[in-house]
Amino acid sequence: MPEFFPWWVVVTHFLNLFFLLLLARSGLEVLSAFPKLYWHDDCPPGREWLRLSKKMYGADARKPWTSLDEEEAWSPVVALPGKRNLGLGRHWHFMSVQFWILTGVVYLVLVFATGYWHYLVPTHWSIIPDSINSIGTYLHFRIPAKISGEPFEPAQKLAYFAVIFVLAPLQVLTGAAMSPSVLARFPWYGKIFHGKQGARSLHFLGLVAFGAFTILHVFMVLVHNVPREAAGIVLADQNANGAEVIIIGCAGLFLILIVHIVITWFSLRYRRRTQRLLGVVVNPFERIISKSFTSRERFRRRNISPYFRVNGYPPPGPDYERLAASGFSGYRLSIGGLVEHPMSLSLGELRRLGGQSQITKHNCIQGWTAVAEWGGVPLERIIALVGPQERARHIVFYALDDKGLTEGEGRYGFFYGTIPLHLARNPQSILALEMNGAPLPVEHGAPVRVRLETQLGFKMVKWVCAIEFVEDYKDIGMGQGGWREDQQFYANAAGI
Ligand SMILES: Nc1nc2c(c(=O)[nH]1)N[C@H]1C(S)=C(S)[C@@H](COP(=O)(O)O)O[C@H]1N2
Ligand SMILES: [Mo]
Repeated sequence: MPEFFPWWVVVTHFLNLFFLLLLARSGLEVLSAFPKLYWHDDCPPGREWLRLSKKMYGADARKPWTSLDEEEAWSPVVALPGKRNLGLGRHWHFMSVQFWILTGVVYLVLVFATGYWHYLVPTHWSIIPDSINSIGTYLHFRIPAKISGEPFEPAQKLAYFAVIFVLAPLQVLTGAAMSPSVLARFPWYGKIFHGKQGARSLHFLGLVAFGAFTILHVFMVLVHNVPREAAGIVLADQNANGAEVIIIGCAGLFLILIVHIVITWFSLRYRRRTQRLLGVVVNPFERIISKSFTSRERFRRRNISPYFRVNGYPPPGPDYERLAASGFSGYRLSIGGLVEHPMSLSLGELRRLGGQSQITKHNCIQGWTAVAEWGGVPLERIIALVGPQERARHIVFYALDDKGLTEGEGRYGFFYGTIPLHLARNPQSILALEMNGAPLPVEHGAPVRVRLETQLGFKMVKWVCAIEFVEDYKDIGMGQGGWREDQQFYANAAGI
């Protein structure tokens, strides 16, 4: 039998605590961007089962609102980094999760290689009545006996088993079930968790379960036998000197606290640098997913959501109003840049290019979803028509909405977005002219918007007026590859 507290348990236990806290705080930042939980992917306003916000918006609100208005600013004490920084929160989350999973894999390999699993994995159903007995003993303010020859009593063993072999894998699986690329490529996978909103709700309940476990776990260690158990998990030696255990244990916790304070401060103070630094670890991972998964969504008409949120206010001002009033008869889409045949197309010419329609689920980066039917011209066809030059790598979509006028808050400039050429070649990448069988409504991007079904919503530029093929997007806007990337520090790759 292996020893009770080998050094590798001490190390992985500490790393687990470290990364779990990062995951919890950055996860709360992500939640703050859409602090509502649903069980259904239609996300009807007002029908959430949990709302962590006082703001209320109805489907029939008289005053127009967009989903960004639903965001909450949470304190940096609970969220990483707090203060409405969804892009950076996601970066922290996806950076931490890679190291958390790595820690978990190393731990599991050692657990099975050393035989330690005997202490954690129940091999007989008697663990259940035995655990109930243990809990009864606790309720009589006594400490239940350990399983003979093992370090834990039955309820403890069962709890550790559930956390390591059920809760942790479930968090990873529900996390993956929120990626638009995964959902678009494997629609059946999302269904296991009752869709993206089911996965979101379960992922949140998983966080609550981790929190409850942590509190109980610390309490139990205190109740059991502080010096011995603490000595084991801090110094891998149950007979270690008590003062030493307290000093080193507190130093470990203090280190975690300091790291959290420093990275929170840094993230809020140097947002662009944080976006870039974390991007080094996160972006390659996102790019691989965006590159290898193509959409295979095919929802039914009856799946179409009765209510589809709007994100981004329509272009203000008389020019767009006049255009809309004329049924966009004066509209022209100019396509240029690094192409053999630059051109400018009217709405009628675009329609004549031929259509494709698809019923798909929209995934806003904030967390809401909705299903709609989109009809329009495959981007592939546009590419074939204009003939990109050898050097062209990205496509830029310029929009008509000046965000300085529609949202303000210190942000400025016309909305735009870029995508790598390969994304435009995906089968469900289209320039949509229709939504649910009718011309695009103004608020959803009339007369032309982008649809890319493996990506988050912010990549799908609405009110498109021009398309440019470029080698690099560094010289456009602030150089991050899109208006939200520039101004809200979102990642340019949006497959997760
Ligand atoms: N021009 C423009 N396009 C935009 C936006 C915007 O603000 N302006 N918001 C994006 C975001 S974040 C999302 S989620 C989707 C929302 O599309 P919808 O309003 O049709 O639901 O549009 C995207 N395209
Ligand atoms: Mo979004």
